[in-house]
Amino acid sequence: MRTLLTLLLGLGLVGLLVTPAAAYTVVFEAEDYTWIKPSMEVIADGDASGGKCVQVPLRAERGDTEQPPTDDGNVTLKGWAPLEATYYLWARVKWYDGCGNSLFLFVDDMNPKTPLVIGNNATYGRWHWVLARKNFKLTKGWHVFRFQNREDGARLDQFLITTVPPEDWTPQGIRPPTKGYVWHPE
Ligand SMILES: [Ca+2]
Ligand SMILES: [Ca+2]
Repeated sequence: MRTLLTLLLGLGLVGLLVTPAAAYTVVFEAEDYTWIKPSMEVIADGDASGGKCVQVPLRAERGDTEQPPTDDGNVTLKGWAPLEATYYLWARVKWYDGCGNSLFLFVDDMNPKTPLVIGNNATYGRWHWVLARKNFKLTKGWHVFRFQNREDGARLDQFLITTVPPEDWTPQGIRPPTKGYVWHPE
């Protein structure tokens, strides 16, 4: 079963399975957002999926210690969870340096005073996947994922939610985005 699952994950077909033992993975493209608020912005990045990502722009003057965010700029996706389950959230990120290596993450109506911090790991200048430090029990239906300015220089290419635990699977490289799973205003 593990081999089959790995094969299906590799083909991006897991979301099509309907058996009870199925694993579900939904891949979202950051620049295919529902809403965006400056200073978060879309930029070109040749190593990103679709050639684009979102980023918190670098400040004109940067220190060598973490500074409070300049604003609450964010990118928000209203995305579809295909069934009620516990999901793990991975983000494909590129960090600038130790003062540009994290984002706030809010899922649904998470308390704004206690956001989750994505990243703060020491991999700089290249795309890699980081795992959210908590998992999420989601109902089947629409859910809101908001990535918000915490440090300047942080980039987000894609993120995914999956029912496969991280001990069984770690995403690598660019993942094919799941079509039709993001809500867009008319
Ligand atoms: Ca940091
Ligand atoms: Ca992208």
